[in-house]
Amino acid sequence: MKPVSLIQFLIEERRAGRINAELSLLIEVVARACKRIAVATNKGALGGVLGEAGTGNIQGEAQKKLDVISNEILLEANAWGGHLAACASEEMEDPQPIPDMYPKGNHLLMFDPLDGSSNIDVNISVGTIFSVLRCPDGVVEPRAEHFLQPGTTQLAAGYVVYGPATVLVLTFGHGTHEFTLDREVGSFTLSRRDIRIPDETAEFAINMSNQRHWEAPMQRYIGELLAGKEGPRGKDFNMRWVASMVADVHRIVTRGGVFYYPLDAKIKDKGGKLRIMYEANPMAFIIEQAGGAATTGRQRILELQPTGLHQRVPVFLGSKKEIEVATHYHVEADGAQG
Ligand code: FDP
Repeated sequence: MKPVSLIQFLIEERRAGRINAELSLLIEVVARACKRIAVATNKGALGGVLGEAGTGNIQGEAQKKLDVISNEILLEANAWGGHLAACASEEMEDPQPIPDMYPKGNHLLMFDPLDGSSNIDVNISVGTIFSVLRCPDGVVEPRAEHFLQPGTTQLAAGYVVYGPATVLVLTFGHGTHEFTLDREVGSFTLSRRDIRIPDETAEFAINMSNQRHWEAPMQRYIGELLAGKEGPRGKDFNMRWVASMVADVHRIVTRGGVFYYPLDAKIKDKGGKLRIMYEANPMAFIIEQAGGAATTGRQRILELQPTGLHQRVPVFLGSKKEIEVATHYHVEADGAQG
């Protein structure tokens, strides 16, 4: 079969009436920016891009040089095309307006420019996550409140993994599709159309070092997975934890599995670890479009009404039947309590 480039795929989506020209351009621009991030990431120590930037982001986390570089690449690429009303990033407290000298579009773009930062310096996969919303009608200077739309309203979501291969996974709400970067040609090429995540799995991802801080239903659920064949689940489970959300999610998108970043006593006050607008929502959209499920342990992620640009939530996502079991344990425990 003849390879299908990302551009060709976008043109076909436009012809099918699933996206408009502005959204198509937006995705092209983001993909181009991610190619530049891939180049910077691949250079490693030789590019002088490793290590701390010596600054902190809005979440109080130390920024790596590549966090800052990736953020700048995405901002710069998206400033002048006329497809955006504003963008927001993990690395900036407030949304970034489009400079006055450029035309404005009708879309809002949110991104985590370099997810999994703690893995950059040790040469383990990192990635970019993004989500696209429509700018509310009549809003000319979008502020944070205009981004606070539930995940169900996303027009597009995607991530790029900078791993042994650079891979883009994308959804417009009509299935989840994967493109692999052909480095010699310099273009993303469709590698999997309409990805399906198996409903059942025997592989889970969680940071086990937080176990003693988890809530009771999570302790119960993971305890049962660990008990294996002899336990109530009657089968052995395997565990993986890359600690880059993009890489852990990409494994699930490739062979199934489940990913958990639950609430625990250490992060309870913050509401969770992962950010709803540019981590949980786009990943939940991608996973649901591939036939999986995504909840907070209590509620469908995509239905949450966000209250802050950098709001955090617990994240349970992946193979549907397994997510249902974990979610059921939480809902049941809440019910028993009162
Ligand atoms: P990081 O802080 O390194 O950017 O976005 C948060 C995140 O990574 C996810 O990519 C990853 O899944 C998780 O945090 C890792 O958390 P732990 O440090 O608890 O392992």
